[in-house]
Amino acid sequence: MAITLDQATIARLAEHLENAELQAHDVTKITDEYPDMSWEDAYAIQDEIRRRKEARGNRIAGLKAGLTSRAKMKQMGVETPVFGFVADYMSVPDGGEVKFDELIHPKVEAEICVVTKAPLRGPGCHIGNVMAAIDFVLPAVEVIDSRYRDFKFDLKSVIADNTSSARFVIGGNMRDLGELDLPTLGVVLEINGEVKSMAAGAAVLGNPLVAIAMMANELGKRGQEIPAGTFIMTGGVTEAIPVAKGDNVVVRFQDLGNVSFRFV
Ligand code: OOG
Ligand code: MG
Repeated sequence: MAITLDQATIARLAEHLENAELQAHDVTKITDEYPDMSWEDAYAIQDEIRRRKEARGNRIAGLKAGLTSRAKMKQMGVETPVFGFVADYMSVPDGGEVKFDELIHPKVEAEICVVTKAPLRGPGCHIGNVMAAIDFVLPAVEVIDSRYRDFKFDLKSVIADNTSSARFVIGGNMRDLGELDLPTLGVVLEINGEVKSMAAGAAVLGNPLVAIAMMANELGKRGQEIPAGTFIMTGGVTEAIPVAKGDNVVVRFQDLGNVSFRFV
């Protein structure tokens, strides 16, 4: 497959989806209108959203893998991971506030993250290459907010919508990879003091670093690489939990500390 949509259509769909994000209103799935669009079309629309943000002066703060855990694939009814980015204005400090009214129907998910110290380039990137390229590991909570009505989508629609990126909160402590056992690293997500979900790192493809190798290989297909110094989110370890205005979120990561914030 290749890009099948013309540049004007890609630009129009990117504007449509980015406006929905920035104005916090939902839209119908773009595959309803373009049922035959390809994976390459979907990533081209996401790349155009990225270009729009950068042209406006926003910086890209990191890359993310999504739909990487069985729980998330089951929740959304899909089988394949997807890749997207987060921008600087999406970053919320640990202990801070997320403005609920700037979002449509947000959900939260706990993610094991890394910062790289060397570039990663596919094809053929494997977990060993990823291990060698990691500077340190750190925890984050992602706030996802699909722009699609009722949070229902297919893979191509969600890729075009930058994999539902909305906000992210980095907290806890940075640790060396060698001090951690990522597959058995436990995560407990609480909302208003109540435990809502629990998982271990192995929920993400057996080891969250596998998601990074897949990301490098996917970017490699489009002639791109993961640069040194990139913050990477490896995908929610549990299903995503819907939240309401006023909710307090605390996620406890074994060996990595806590991340907390609230919706106001
Ligand atoms: C797509 C984004 C998924 C994750 O960590 O799985 C994602 C979605 O579920 O809306 O960020
Ligand atoms: Mg995520």
